[in-house]
Amino acid sequence: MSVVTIERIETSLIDLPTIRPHKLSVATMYGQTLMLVKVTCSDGVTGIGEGTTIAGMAYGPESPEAMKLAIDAYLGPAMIGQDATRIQALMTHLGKLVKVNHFAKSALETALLDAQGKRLGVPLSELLGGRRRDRLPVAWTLASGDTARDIAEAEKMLDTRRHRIFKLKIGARDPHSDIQHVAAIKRALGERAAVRVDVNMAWSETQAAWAIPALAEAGCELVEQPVASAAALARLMGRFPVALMADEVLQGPDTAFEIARGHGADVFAIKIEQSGGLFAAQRVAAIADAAGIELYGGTMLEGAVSTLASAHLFASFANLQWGTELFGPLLITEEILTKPLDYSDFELTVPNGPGLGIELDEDKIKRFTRAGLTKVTHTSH
Ligand code: MUC
Ligand code: MG
Repeated sequence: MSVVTIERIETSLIDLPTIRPHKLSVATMYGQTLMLVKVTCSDGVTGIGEGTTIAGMAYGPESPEAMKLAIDAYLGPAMIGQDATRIQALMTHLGKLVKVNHFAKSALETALLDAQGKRLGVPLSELLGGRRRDRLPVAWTLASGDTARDIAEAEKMLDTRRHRIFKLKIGARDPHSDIQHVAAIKRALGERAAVRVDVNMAWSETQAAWAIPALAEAGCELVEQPVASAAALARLMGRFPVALMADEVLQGPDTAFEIARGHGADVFAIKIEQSGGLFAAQRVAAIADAAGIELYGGTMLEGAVSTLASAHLFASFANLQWGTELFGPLLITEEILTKPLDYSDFELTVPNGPGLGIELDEDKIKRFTRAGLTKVTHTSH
């Protein structure tokens, strides 16, 4: 059998509005930019991948523009002519040529896995060892910045049976107001819904030490990344009747190992992009399992492509005690797939088709593509 090689890599930026302003402690988002990459192989098979972050460079070290540039200038040219089916070997090779750039690498690995799944006629989850579940619980983030509006939004989600786990974004206001906000929402929803918070690193250790018991008292069950440093998070562990989750400090297997070694979190929010790709995220999950740390399937508020890549991976995890927050496509006004994803009965269905199991609506993608920036890297014939 002749080797299947990578022939063409196309990158573009897609700018999409959000359904409402999304307020985090680090920024307010009014839209989301997807960096889409399409890989075409010598057997005619194509794969798609996505790199997405939150609010430009306010959240993470890579912007959509930087991901695109890393692929256009460095990663893409190094992939042309390489074996498209030896994905782990190719990612190791790229890791030696380009340091970090986790989000760009995750997008490329997703595209290669999508293509390989299509080539073999199997869903992406089967390339990751096989799925253990076909549906994933999905949390919704309440982040309008207004308590009454958040309660109305949560009630709508409960009525339509879309979500019954709510993550509240706090940390932008003073902690006293935040605690009142969380308590009011939990009071309104009662036992009908679970309430969790994400502080996105906004608090000092002393603020966290008095605010977390008040959150627990208000009925909050999980506090995500209350402080910036991994050491401070570890010092807060075991002191409160509520689980502490690591997000921003978790930047792939090396950091996962260090946090696990220092008993630094009850739960890991695993994100494929922050981990450096699906295989790296799989290793983060293995470290968590070995250390007795529980798992949550996180999001970078990605569009359908990276959300589905995450879904295929999370479906294969041995443990997923806290469910997922794979709601990114629902925060965007536009449907970019020919067939929308199935969010129903509080869960997302993992598609069964080959690869990611989705098809982009090319007209829609074209309409929202940032002009003049699409770049093609290809084999010179
Ligand atoms: C984060 O910090 O976890 C996930 C949900 C959301 O609203 O923001 C993201 C990022
Ligand atoms: Mg978070």
